[in-house]
Amino acid sequence: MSDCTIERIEARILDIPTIRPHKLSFGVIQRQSPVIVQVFLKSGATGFGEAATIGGPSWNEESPESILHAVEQHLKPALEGQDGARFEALLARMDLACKGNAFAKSAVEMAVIDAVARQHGLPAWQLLGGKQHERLPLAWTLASGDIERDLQEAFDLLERRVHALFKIKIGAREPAQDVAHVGRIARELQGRARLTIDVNQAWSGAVARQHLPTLVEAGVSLIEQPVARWNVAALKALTEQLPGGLVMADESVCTPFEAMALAADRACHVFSLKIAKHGGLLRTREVAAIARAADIGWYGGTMLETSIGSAAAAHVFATLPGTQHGCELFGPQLLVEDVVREPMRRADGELILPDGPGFGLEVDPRQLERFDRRRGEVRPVAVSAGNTASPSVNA
Ligand code: MUC
Ligand code: MG
Repeated sequence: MSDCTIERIEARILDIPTIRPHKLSFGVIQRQSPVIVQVFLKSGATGFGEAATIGGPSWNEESPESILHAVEQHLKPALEGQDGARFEALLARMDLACKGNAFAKSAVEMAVIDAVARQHGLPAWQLLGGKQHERLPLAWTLASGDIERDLQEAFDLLERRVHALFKIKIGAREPAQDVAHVGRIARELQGRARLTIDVNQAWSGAVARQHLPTLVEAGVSLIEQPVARWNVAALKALTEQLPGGLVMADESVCTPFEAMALAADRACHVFSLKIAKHGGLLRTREVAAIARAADIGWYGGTMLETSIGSAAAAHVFATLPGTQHGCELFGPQLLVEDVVREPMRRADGELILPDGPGFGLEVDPRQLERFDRRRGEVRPVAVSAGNTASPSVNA
């Protein structure tokens, strides 16, 4: 038996409020409910993984409850007693035990990789092909729903040199209102920041064709998932037609097979990569390889994870070649408190890769207990040493 034999897998849901409402095309987020998985190896080493959804099952099919169920009922029995160091074999076992459920599988795989890397005293990037980046441009998302507050956040973060890349969430209101909203932010930030938008599937092809050129003219450089996940024909048409703007697939690109189809169809310029939707760190590397082979760029997306999932994402993004457009691993700063002792560092508009064993951060078990759903009602959380009611903390 190898030292890396998986002895036990545990999972729990946390409920952590956000520092402000986060408004997307399909709803308003006021708390995140990440599923935290802990893997214990026979050697005594342990590792953490995470899968976060946005708005329960509103972003896609999985929810915190379905993830917990899949982990406890199907993935845990498939992996306990197996050699944790055989990552691909573990993925195959999970696929045999359970179809789909990419988020659940990603949380388990993440915890296994963290544990095995810690067992060997190595940073996870060393098990994933080696790092090519120490830092990545780091976006903040303006989504308070109040333009004055969005601008105040942006000015503050620019002033403090924490972010110079902003993503604006649109799609909840009339398209003309969204165009005015983005136009005002673009004018106010002109020359000081790069702007992207995320429509989260809200527009039809016709609405997107009508309004996106105005947004590109206003200064938006990256356009994320303007049309429904299934509407690849419209995505492709926009990719061909939009001068000067790059079209990015998010909800449309989950499995490597979807990535292959989009690449073959030349249906977008950029993939938003997310560990959870691709089904883990290894599958994310597969999607990135398809992007590279098809001359498609990549962007490091988030599902608003705590520092556990965000650091894991940073490790895999750090290994990726190809054209990158930065990342948005700002989840920890949107939450009132974190679950690690020290978050990842940010400086000069960039995220700095944490370089200790595993994903390089130390989880605080008291915080896991404190936010554990099993403790009962979600209580209002006092602002303390972690984040404050401003996104500028932990800078
Ligand atoms: C998405 O669709 O990109 C991630 C960050 C954010 O603000 O929303 C999400 C989901
Ligand atoms: Mg998106």
